[in-house]
Amino acid sequence: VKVGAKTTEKSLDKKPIDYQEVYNAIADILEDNDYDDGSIGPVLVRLAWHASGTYDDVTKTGGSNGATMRFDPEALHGANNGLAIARERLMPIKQKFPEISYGDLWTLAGVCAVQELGGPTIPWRPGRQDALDGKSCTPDGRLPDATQGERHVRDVFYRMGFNDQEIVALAGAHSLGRCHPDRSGFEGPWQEAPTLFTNEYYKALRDRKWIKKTVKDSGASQFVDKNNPEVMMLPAEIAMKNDKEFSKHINTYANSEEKFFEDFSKVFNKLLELGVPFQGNERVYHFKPTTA
Ligand code: ZEM
Repeated sequence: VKVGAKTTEKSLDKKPIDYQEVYNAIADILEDNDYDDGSIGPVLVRLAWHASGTYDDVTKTGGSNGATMRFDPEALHGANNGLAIARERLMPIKQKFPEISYGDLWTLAGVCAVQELGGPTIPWRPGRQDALDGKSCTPDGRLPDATQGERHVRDVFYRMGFNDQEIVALAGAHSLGRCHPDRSGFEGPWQEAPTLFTNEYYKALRDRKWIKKTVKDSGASQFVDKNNPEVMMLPAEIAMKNDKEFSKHINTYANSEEKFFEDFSKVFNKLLELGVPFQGNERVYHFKPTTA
């Protein structure tokens, strides 16, 4: 009887998801020599960020729970231009692990990309549940507008519940990836190694001479390095550099990659967990990099 009962239990119970296996499967698809700088990692980090950064700490709406970016109108928000690519690239992983929610998949992919591209270990836990339709889509305008200044950056990130130090630590994700004229109107990476997670972003922002330039195709105004006009900064970032409080933290992270990694790990974890209804008994994963 005991043996029979056990068999029944086994065949009825869903196999629990091994999230390290999911991590490994995502790590496997990051490299693509035909895409941008050879990795889809950066756009996966942007997907995790845009899924999470819609959070409003006052109304407790938005965030990665629900994965509402799958639905219109959120999928069509200008800030999310280009992220359909990231969502599509993750579909084979979703098919391989159908039990994972989209919110968990997207945030785990962001963690995986940061770690695999040389960044710190980011604690991560499951618990996001998928919305069934677009009813809980957030209104447009919750993500930062790169054409604006430090006041706007504070408004947006304070609304999520971050302070100045945390805002600067999060912005270091621009160590990865690049701007695409057909997505945002801006063009170029923030420094010369856009597939390596380092503190070079802060050194570049602090130490280089940034001159204003108009992007030919879009007419957007951005800043480029006087000595290497291939690399860029957004107007919002130059405004942050010129802000006394923000520049203090930029200086800290330019001086210490170790401090940046430590703080980024905490704040990226916090971002990805905004508004998620955890039960409290979820296992916290510290994923093992596949490159180690
Ligand atoms: Zn970004 N970001 N971001 N960001 N971002 C872009 C690209 C990437 C801002 C912003 O306007 C833009 C954070 C904060 C802020 C990434 C991660 C994170 C692009 C270019 C713009 C315009 C999009 C394009 O054209 O493809 C502004 C104003 C921010 C706050 C002040 C935070 C926080 C992030 C994560 C923690 C990443 C990884 C990219 C690169 C994407 C890619 O496809 O290469």
